[in-house]
Amino acid sequence: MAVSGLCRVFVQAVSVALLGLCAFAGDDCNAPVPVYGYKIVKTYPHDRDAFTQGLVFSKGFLYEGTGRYGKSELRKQKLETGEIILRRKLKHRYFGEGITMHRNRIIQLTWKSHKGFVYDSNSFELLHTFAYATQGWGITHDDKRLIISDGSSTLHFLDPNTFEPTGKLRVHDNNIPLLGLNELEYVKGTIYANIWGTDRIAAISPKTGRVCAWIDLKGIVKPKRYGWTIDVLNGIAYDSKDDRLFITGKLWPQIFEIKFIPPKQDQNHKSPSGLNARRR
Ligand SMILES: [Ca+2]
Repeated sequence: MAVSGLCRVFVQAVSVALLGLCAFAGDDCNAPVPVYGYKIVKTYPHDRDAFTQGLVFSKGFLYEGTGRYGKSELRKQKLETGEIILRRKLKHRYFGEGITMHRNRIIQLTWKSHKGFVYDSNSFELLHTFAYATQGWGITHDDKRLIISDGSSTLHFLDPNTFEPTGKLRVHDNNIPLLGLNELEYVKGTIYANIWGTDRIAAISPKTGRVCAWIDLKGIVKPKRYGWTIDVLNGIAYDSKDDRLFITGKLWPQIFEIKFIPPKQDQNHKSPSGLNARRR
């Protein structure tokens, strides 16, 4: 077998789909937190004007919530081409944030308006709105609870039908509060969170709030390649049917399908904890 073939086999052998890292790691608070690398499986086009705040994959389509005043939208698009096949603009006074699809509804947060929108997932018809107390950053769900981030180290749980708060989860990395929790994706018992202003995704136990693994995406996008300014890593979506994970960032030109690469045994963990959740 050629060397390239051997390398390919090796990479395939050690790469893992990123599922359930917390379930795999257990909740041993004394265990070192592993830092996973990544392997790019495939790239897809992404609208360079999309200030990504929410990303969801469902039934063959990518759904995206974008931000900024006057430019915030909800979109349904084809993954392979980036073609937008359905879009709904928010009024200029709303800064769109995270989205999640709960059964046949899409729920979209706004940054500082304390107002969420609930749409029919097929038509994007606005069904109703709801209020919440915190800022709105990311949102996902575990079917029974909506899970919301607000840029702090706390995740908030809401009832998916009444939108009433049902609890909180304080997220910590080696007992240090993890600030800047941003876009979210719940995958097989683990909450994955972009950490604002970093190249890392945290894998969080929904039971304890402990970070049980990091995924370091440093170098996945190379800003100097592009003729415009890109913003931070933000956006995680999971295709449960084909077990694919997609990530992107604000104003990034590409969406990356990735797999995790387990850390070497002697790799030391350097935590990004302590970052201040500055205003975006
Ligand atoms: Ca997401």
